[in-house]
Amino acid sequence: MKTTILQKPASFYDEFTQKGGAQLANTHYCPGCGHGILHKLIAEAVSDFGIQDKTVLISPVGCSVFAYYYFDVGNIQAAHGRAPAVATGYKRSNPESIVISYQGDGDLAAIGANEILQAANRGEQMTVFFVNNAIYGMTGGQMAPTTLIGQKSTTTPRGRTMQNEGYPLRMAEIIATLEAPVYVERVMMTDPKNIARTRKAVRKALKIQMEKKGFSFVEVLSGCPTGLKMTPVNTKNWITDVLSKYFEPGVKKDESEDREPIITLHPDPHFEEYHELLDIRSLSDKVKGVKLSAVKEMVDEIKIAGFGGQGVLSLGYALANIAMGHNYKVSWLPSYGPEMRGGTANCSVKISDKRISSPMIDNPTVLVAMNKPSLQKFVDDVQPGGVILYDSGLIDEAPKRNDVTVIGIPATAEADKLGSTKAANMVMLGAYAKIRGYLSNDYVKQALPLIIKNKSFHKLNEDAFKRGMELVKNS
Ligand SMILES: Cc1ncc(C[n+]2csc(CCOP(=O)(O)OP(=O)(O)O)c2C)c(N)n1
Repeated sequence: MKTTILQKPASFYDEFTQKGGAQLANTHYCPGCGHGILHKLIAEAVSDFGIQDKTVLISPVGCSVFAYYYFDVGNIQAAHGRAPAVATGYKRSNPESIVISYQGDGDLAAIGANEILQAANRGEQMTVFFVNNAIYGMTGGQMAPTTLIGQKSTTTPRGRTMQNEGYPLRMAEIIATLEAPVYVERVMMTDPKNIARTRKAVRKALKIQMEKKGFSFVEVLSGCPTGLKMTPVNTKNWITDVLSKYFEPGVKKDESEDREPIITLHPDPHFEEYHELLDIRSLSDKVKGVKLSAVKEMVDEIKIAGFGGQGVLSLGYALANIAMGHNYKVSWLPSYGPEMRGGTANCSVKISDKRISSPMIDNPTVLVAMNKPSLQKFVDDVQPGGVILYDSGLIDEAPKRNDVTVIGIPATAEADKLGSTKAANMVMLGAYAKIRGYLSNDYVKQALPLIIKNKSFHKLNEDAFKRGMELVKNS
């Protein structure tokens, strides 16, 4: 005997738990809303295709923002309109994943219109489900780019006019004109027959991605009784009789049979090649005859902060370049205040024997503070066991931390003695090199003039670097 088991697809959570712990008996969607049906069709397909553990759903801003309450897959919630950009990043760095960009019409066709066009035009390997309910649902029924001429909304109370708001955008047709997309179809979720068509389209779009054939886009005409201010039954009839006359359902483009799988060109970055392309080898090519010691296992996270004009950014830049010349992986992330000179500036430098995934630093291992506001700002962030180098000539109060090494370096005063305040940053570089001990002095001597090219600084910087090293010795 055949048994039919009616149950939620495994790609849905057993229980829908909201932020804060409250359980949803069903979904947060209004009666007659299409999101719930489409969620179910997607979840069933994901389960049936066995791709739950590699599917990542990017939810938008809009009523479907909470898709992550329901889908037991990888979930990322993107800023308004940016789901295709997030999907692009995720997919490119995880080519074996299945990435779904799920978006409403306000999200996709208004604030995110450029985003979706560019992703489609690049032929990103993703599946887009576009819920067109002809209105901004979540925010209370404002006009969307898909609102029909004559249709009333809270922002077009007398009805949308061509003269004021232009014509409704047919996104499926627009995207179908592009070269790259493989498959574009519009469906509607009004009755069992059309829901079955939607189911087929959902599956096809996901299959195309599983077969690595490229970009697919399914526009789904869907009800929003609350935003449209109609009963669920009237909404369904309105979609059939009115909405679908302007947005005609059907396949707008289908090249799925003709396309070959696209093999991602460089799934893993080829660093050697990037060095050449970006000309970041030049330093190591030009520094000659220096024997470098072996790269040691380490992660140094250095925050350098001070006034704009003190050279904090160039100090970080020089350090990152020199460490890169020593075959470490590095990142340099400058952060400018609103003003360049006189305002505050800081930069984050990471130096590691391993690849660096993010250039951000929350808890530095070394803080170089060139003025008092910078010290105050970052002093508590330094990791226990870390080091604080501060300009003891400019900062009258030593940092109060017992769990880190604190070294006062009168960098500015010493630079003045050598001939220019501007070399204070190089005094600090010398101090850093001394405390860490992994940089070759000979290398630094040759590298500095290549990084800071102005000839009048060459001798000064060399002297300042040396002075910084001595000051640590003597401190
Ligand atoms: C940058 C930004 N602008 C505006 C908003 C406010 N906002 C939230 S949802 C939404 C519209 C969503 O409409 P739609 O994409 O059609 O989705 P629906 O709610 O109808 O499913 C807007 C404008 C926001 N969250 N972020």
